[in-house]
Amino acid sequence: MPYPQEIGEKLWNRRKLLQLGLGGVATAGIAGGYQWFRQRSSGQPVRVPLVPTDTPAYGNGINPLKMVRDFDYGKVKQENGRTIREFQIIASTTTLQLNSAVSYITWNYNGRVPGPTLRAREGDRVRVSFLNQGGHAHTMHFHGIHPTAVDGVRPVSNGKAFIYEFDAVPYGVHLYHCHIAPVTRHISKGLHGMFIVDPKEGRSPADEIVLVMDAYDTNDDNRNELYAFNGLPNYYKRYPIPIYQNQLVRLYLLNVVEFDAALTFHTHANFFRVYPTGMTLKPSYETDVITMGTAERHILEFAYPYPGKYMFHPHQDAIAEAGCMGLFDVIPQNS
Ligand SMILES: [Cu+2]
Repeated sequence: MPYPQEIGEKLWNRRKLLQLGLGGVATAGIAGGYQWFRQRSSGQPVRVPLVPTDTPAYGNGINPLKMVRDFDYGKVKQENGRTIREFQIIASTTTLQLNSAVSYITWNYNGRVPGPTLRAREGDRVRVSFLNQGGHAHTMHFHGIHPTAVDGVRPVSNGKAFIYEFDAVPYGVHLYHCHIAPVTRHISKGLHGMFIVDPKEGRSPADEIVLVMDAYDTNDDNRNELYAFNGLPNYYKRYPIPIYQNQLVRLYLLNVVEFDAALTFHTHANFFRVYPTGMTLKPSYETDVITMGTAERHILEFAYPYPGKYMFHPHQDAIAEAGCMGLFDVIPQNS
């Protein structure tokens, strides 16, 4: 196998052309619909209803309510009997309107903060075509098990590209982020995203959602001024995440907040089962508040027995009040 090399944009574009038709099998739609699962015992398809969500994007066309159920499965193909998932990622620089007063220059993957939630099955081959148009050197460093050549610490210059290719192991909920120094700056400016590796046997049917806790140091004082779930402060406070009453929700939760040693996460009026780093098929324990260091991530499962609106937020209330605050809107199943 040739040693991976930085490649020019032209070659990247040629590969991209070859890969058009991209899209994968994203199952959740913004206009409602269903998420599909295969029953682990019987192999039967099972559908999980999704509440229609049609709310405005703000910021720079960013819509966290869409992001919450948006999974990028890549372009799937078979090579020598193996499943390959090809992903296209472009690093860029865009301005995000964080609230009515603050607009902020983000460094990001595919124009969004967090970057796309990349998803593969355990043992698949992952091939990420990364093009850097961000104006600075950037990389993609994945958490997982892979050789040094694709560890994402070698800078990819502006205007250049790189192919990261590795096996999707181990299963769990992981992350990727830029690894150019100062890494703190590159991550907190927006170069981070979630990487989910599903176990071979799959998981039980559930309404699957993604929350990434991120934060912004808007005045470069190495402290965070604004915090968010999925990139925009207070978005889910204004536009609660709709979920159905008694529906099992599987939350993929990641903390990528820099400058603070750890964040907590708390759900109101409910408890959740914890699958640490998503690396177990059975929950380890149940609680209603969990502490997560930077880059720590877990799967949390819960269902709400009563309809209504319920807060979720770090129990460090200053952080919640600085934007890391959201609501679930629990809707009766028969409505
Ligand atoms: Cu970077």
